[in-house]
Formats: sequence, structure tokens, C-alpha cells
Amino acid sequence: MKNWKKLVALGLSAMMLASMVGCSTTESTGGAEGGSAEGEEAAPAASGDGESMEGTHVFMFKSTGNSFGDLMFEGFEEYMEAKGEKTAYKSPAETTVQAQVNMLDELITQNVASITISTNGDAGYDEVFKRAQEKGIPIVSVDSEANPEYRICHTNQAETADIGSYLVQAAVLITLGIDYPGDGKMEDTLKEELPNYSGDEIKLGVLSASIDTPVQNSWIAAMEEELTKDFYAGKVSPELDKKYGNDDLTESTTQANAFIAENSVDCIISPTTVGIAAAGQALKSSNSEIMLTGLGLPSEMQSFMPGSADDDAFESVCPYMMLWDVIHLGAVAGAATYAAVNDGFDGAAGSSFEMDAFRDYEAESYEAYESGDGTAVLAGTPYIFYKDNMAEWIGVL
Ligand code: RAM
Repeated sequence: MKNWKKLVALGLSAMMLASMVGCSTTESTGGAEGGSAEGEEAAPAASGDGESMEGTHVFMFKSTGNSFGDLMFEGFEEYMEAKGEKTAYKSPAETTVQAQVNMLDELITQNVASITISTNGDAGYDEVFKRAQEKGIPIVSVDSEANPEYRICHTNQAETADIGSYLVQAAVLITLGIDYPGDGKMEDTLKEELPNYSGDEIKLGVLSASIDTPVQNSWIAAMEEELTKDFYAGKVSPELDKKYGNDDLTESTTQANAFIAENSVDCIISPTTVGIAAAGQALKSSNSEIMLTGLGLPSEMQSFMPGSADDDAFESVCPYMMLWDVIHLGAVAGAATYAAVNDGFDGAAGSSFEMDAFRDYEAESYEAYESGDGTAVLAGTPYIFYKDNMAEWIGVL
């Protein structure tokens, strides 16, 4: 629970941010005025009007049409442009490795300055990443990792183990009908409450993105690890029932409806903003008893969650959920990329870069640490959205 203090700090800064922006930031921000960003259309990398991509910092999300990617780009673009750099938002229409590879190939040919990417898989990029490396185009990943061999570093939103643990803990507490117990108190509350539970073994479902997405798979592995803790034994099944909606609204809705038809899980954990919103709608429309939690954007989840402290959280399909400051995450990835291009940041474990003050975040130094076969920097912590704070966040994320 070491990160809860920082988590509260995020809450404060988001409130300040909310009062500053005063409106939703979830619209597409791709078409920045004066910049070379081309928005989130599935256009080929070569700009149709002949505008050169040379020297542009490219931000590539898994696919278009995902507010999570748009918000990351908002932070990336703002940070880079404050440094006087040109940026572009380039994501394929389809959430596939091949679609990203095709687009990357063209961007590399056009001598872009850097590539900051959230990937659709951990295999299939070697050839194209090698080309980038040979041309001296640095690759930084964010959200979903790129192959360690070719990236400078990964930008990790929050500790993987924490995300996995908190998601399982929230799902079990919700199944037991327990309100969010407060920062740092989920595990202790479960240890107190689970021994008194004598019903059927609790069964959790997962509605994920694609079967190959590195980031969701790492969180699922962390969820499975969490379920091996002693206090779950005999009370919560160690097996997760997994379905994949490919971060597509229609496919995610189909999979959520399959959970509803089978009616064999108590709570669905959806570790994707697309999946959780689809499941929220499906569960709400069907009046199913299955509950929901996961990683969601407050703006997209407001119809499926309680909106004020006076509400009964359990009248909503999703009493509480979590995420992190997605805009700041994009800015940290931008700072890592900027440092790689301009300040000699090579991503080796122990190497570091300075990030300028960003919105209401102070200037901060980020140090790369070993992560899997590569390195990463840690941008933030998971933050819980629940009835007491939803209203503040709807206009922010
Ligand atoms: C989705 C994407 C992204 C994930 C978030 C939580 O929008 O799948 O990869 O990190 O949700």
C-alpha cells in the first residue's frame, strides 16, 4: 500500500485541475491548433496534403476512438509543444499489431523524430522497431509495453502488482456489498469480512481488451497472483473467467452479454476503459445481478456509478472503480521521449531525466528501474473513483 499517499496527492491536484478546466477533456484533442497533429483519423502516416512528418514526435495509441489514448496524447502534446516540439497523433483504425506496424513503417520512412507507443501485442514489431533503431529514431512505450530490446524505456502508469491487487480486492468487496472502505483499507477490510462469508465460492470474471495486449495481460497475471493469498482460500475462486472484447465497443458488449447469459460470475473486472463502459451499459440494461469494477474514465462511467455521497452505491452496477491521471501519464511519456532525443537519456537502469512542471504537478526527476527484460519509469498510482469523489472527476477524465 506504499503508494496511497501519492494517490491522495493526485486527488488534490485533480480537484485543482477540475476547477481550472471546468469542462470535459475527453473530446478528441488530435487536431491541435497550430501544431501538425492530424487527429485520430485512420489516415495513412503520410499526410495527404504533403506536409512533412520529418522531425515530428509521433504518439501512437493502440487504435483510434479510445478516449484513454486521446487523453494521453493531450498530455504528451502539451508537454512537447511547451518545449517547442512538433507532435502528431497517429493510431490505426484497427486494434492490431499489423495495423500499427504498417503505420510505423511509413512514419519511419518519413524520418519522424521519435515514436511514443502503446502496443497491441508483444510480438511482431521486431523488424519495424529495428528499422527505427537503425535510423536513430528512439522508441518509448507507454501504457502497453514495446519490446525491451528496442525501446528506450517503458512509461508505467502505476505498479502492475498494485493494480492487480486493488482490482481483485474491489471486486470481492463489491460482491460482499461493502462500500469503498477508504484509502489503504481494502485488504484489511477483506481480511476482516471474508471469514464471516459463508455463501458459495465467489467467482470473478474479466472482460479484457485483446488476448495479446501486453498491459492487460500483465494486470490479469497480477490479479491471479493476488488470488493466491491465503485469505481468499475457499471463499473466492482462484480461477478468473476471461473474455476479450478487443477494446471495441460492439465486441465488448457482446462479451458482456455472454457473461450476463451465462450468469456464472458475481462481479466482472474490466481492466480497460472501453470494456468497463460497454459492460456498464450491458449490465444496466439487462438488470443483471452481476456487479462491475475495473479501470474506467469517470466521464464515460457516470451513468453506471453513484454520483454523490448520499447515493446508495449498490444501486449502480459499478459502485467503485479506479484509474490514474491519464493526461499526466501522456506528459511523462513525452518528457521521457524528449529527454531521449535532447538530453541523452538512454533508459538504462539508474539513469534519469528531469520533467518540467506540468499543470499542477511540480517539476520532477524520473529514474529508470528494471522492469521485465527492460526498464521503465513510474508515472503514478491507481486512484479510486467512488461516490464521494465522482462528481469532481467527471469533468476531468
Ligand atoms: C483502455 C486501453 C488501455 C488501458 C486503459 C485502462 O483504454 O485498453 O490500454 O490502459 O483502458
